[in-house]
Amino acid sequence: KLSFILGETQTFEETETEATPKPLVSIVMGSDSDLPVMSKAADILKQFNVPFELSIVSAHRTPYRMVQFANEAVDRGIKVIIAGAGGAAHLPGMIAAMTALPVIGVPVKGSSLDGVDSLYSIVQMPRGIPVATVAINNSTNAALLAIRILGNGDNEILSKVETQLVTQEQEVLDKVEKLEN
Ligand code: RP5
Repeated sequence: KLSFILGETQTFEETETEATPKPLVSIVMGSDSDLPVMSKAADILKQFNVPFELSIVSAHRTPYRMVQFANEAVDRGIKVIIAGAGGAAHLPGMIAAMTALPVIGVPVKGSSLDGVDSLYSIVQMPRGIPVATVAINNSTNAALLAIRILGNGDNEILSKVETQLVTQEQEVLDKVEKLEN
């Protein structure tokens, strides 16, 4: 059975109880070394109160786990997958090849090549297998995009996104005010 971590301490098994909502977004990454980048996506989902799971699924080191994950995601109720990987970053594309769910790819910057290797690996998908690719290390935008996708069928989520835009704009305007006065 696949095991996932929800937030800090809960396991995937626990998410199946009535008390805890089932995850709608799945955050997966190729290695625990991706966690400092990918945990920012988790922070955003927590902020928006969107149930999610988070785990390591490696296209190269755990290929059978990746296949199982992609094949079971729809039946487990997942609506959007965020997949982060660095280097020869095949994880998002391989998952997108095996599921009809939207996949958002996060190119993770590794120790060499400045993350351009990851970006090219994820963004250059062949026609027919889409991966929505965000900027290098920008898992924040991956989470915000996942939330917008969910917001398509959920007015409560949509209004939270609208609030986020207004708040963000106000923060910049406050800085302008401070700078100019
Ligand atoms: C990729 O290889 C992972 O996504 C990670 O970004 C990179 C390096 O992995 P580690 O060697 O740090 O485990 O599969």
